[in-house]
Amino acid sequence: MTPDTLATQLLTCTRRYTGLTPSGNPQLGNLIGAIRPAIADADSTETVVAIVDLHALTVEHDARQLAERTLRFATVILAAGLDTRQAPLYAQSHVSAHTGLHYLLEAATHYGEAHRMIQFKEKSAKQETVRLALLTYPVLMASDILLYDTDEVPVGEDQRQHVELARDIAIRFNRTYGDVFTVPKVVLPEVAARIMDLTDPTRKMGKTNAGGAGVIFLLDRPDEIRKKISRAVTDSRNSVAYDPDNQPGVSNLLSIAAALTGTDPELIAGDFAGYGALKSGVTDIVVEALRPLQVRYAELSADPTTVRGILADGAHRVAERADRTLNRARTAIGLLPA
Ligand code: AQP
Repeated sequence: MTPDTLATQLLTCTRRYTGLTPSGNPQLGNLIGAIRPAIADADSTETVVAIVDLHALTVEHDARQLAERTLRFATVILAAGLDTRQAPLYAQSHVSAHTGLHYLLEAATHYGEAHRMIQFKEKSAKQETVRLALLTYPVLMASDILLYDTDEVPVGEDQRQHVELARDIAIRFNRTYGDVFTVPKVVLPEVAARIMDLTDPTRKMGKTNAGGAGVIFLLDRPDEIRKKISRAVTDSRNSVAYDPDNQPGVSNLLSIAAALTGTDPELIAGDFAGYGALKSGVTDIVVEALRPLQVRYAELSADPTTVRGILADGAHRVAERADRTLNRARTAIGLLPA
């Protein structure tokens, strides 16, 4: 490719932003909803990937573990195959423009909008004391997205509402202060946009789900995965069909298998004679899908200095664009230039 065609491609490229919160250990939903789409499209889009460590401060957290978790998430994303020559990977707290823009966007967000967020309602109900950051972090997420002139945000279904808020804030800010932000749109995976907890298929699989028995963590050993899937809740019909309303547990297993093999959950339902065969087949698919990631993770985690170097390089590469956007917003909102 000549420098000219490369430049043209970069100018016309769709910009994508992906963020992952190091609030626990990475789980299968993170891989299917966010990590895989980022990797799959990194060569045809201008993709930026962040470990959004400030988001991990929104609920009670263990300060002794946060840095290590941030590094672990970065290592998992690299192990999953992100090519950081194409897509910079960095820690959100290393790029100060994120918090700089956050405050300006708070001034363009209504209290009721933040208060309406489903995740705020769900997570605040589980806390003894609710941190103000839990209410305002979707605005920080809007800042993450808007700093990079993002066109598309690949996420799982659970994050759709937050991306829509980012979109609303961008539109309102542009209308009030002038054209500063690109208005982003949400991109959901075609299959398995919402992987459910194996022990309770009415709630989503999440890294901090109590007990973790229904969560497949990306670094789980094969025997742990087998045990979790063998105990997955199904139903008494013993008919393998994709029917999320009436057979949520079975449909969830089919979605996982379909997402990992690039097929359709309705089509593969016929491959399994009964629930035993379904569970054993899905186990094999998950174990095989995670094997290369786990092998690569073992290699990379032996060299944390290199991973930290990749994060530092990523922060350096994205900071200039982030500062440019922040300065545009500062000027538009009427602040005296420094
Ligand atoms: N169950 C899921 N199905 C599909 N996508 C999912 N994602 C998370 N769970 C599922 C997607 O993973 C990306 C990163 O999410 P996050 O780290 O910002 O936090 P989250 O959405 O709150 O994910 P968790 O794992 O459930 O964390 P906790 O337990 O801390 O709340 C997002 O794109 C998300 O959609």
